[in-house]
Amino acid sequence: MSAELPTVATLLKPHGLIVRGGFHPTRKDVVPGEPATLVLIGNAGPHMWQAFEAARAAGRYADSVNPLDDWVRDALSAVAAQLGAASLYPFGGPPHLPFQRWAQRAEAVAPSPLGVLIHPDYGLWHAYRGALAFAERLDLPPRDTRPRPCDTCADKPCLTACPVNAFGADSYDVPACVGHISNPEGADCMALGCRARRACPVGQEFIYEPAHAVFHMAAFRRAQAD
Ligand code: B12
Repeated sequence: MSAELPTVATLLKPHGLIVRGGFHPTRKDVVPGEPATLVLIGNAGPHMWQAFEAARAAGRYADSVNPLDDWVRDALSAVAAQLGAASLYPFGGPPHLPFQRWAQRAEAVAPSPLGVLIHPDYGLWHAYRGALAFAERLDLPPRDTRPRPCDTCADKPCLTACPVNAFGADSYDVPACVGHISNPEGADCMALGCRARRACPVGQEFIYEPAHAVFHMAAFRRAQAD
């Protein structure tokens, strides 16, 4: 079965996942399998978290080391099979697939001063969970060309909100960040999500709910402690 983006979106909906744009890759994009079309899949808003929580409440993924990754792989590989596409994932590396580079080809996102990509609506509160690779060339809407919100953000509160100044001009001091969130002073980053990320005025209504934020922050801290 071939597909149009609305069909992909409909199949993703029960999983709370959304289409994050698509593009026609060239060799330079280094997409495995050299597909004619790559459609990025991700989350923004509460729906993915709710679907994942429902699966866990039903007793699934209780023994998973990376339950969200396992849930995503199950959901997306089923959608890919329905569409005759291959599925690719941002996790499982190294080597890591260049999802952030692909995302910039697919939709109006650009690096924020924090490193994570900023979206004109979702701000810093969105992520990429996978991609569908199609051998055939799908019709795609024109890429959204809205500008990077940071270019007109005079104050850049994201750069002054981190209590340990983990974010520099072109760097992210991971040990400083992990040190902070491993101590009581970092309790609010752990409970509500990174304070620098929350300081961004764009997409405040998309800030992850506390349980979702805790899940990612705990996974991040755990991974860095390994
Ligand atoms: C390794 C990795 C990390 C490492 C190092 C990040 C780094 N300095 O590059 C660590 C563990 C530190 C990290 C942390 C986080 N990460 Co991370 N990470 C990745 C991963 C798995 C691979 C990145 C990579 O090396 N790609 C390979 C190169 C070749 O790809 P690329 O697209 O060309 O590279 C781009 C990035 O390196 C980026 N970049 C450069 N500097 C920084 C700094 C930061 C902080 C980030 C996030 C990216 C980044 O610029 C490049 C060009 O666009 C990606 C998933 C993926 N496959 O892309 C997620 C990813 C980049 N991470 C993501 C996120 C959200 C985070 C966290 C905010 C999540 C969290 N709370 O746990 C934290 C940041 C901590 C905080 N303060 O909250 C998201 C970003 C989504 C977005 N909106 O852009 C991604 C895409 C995963 C996803 N599922 O969507 N991450």
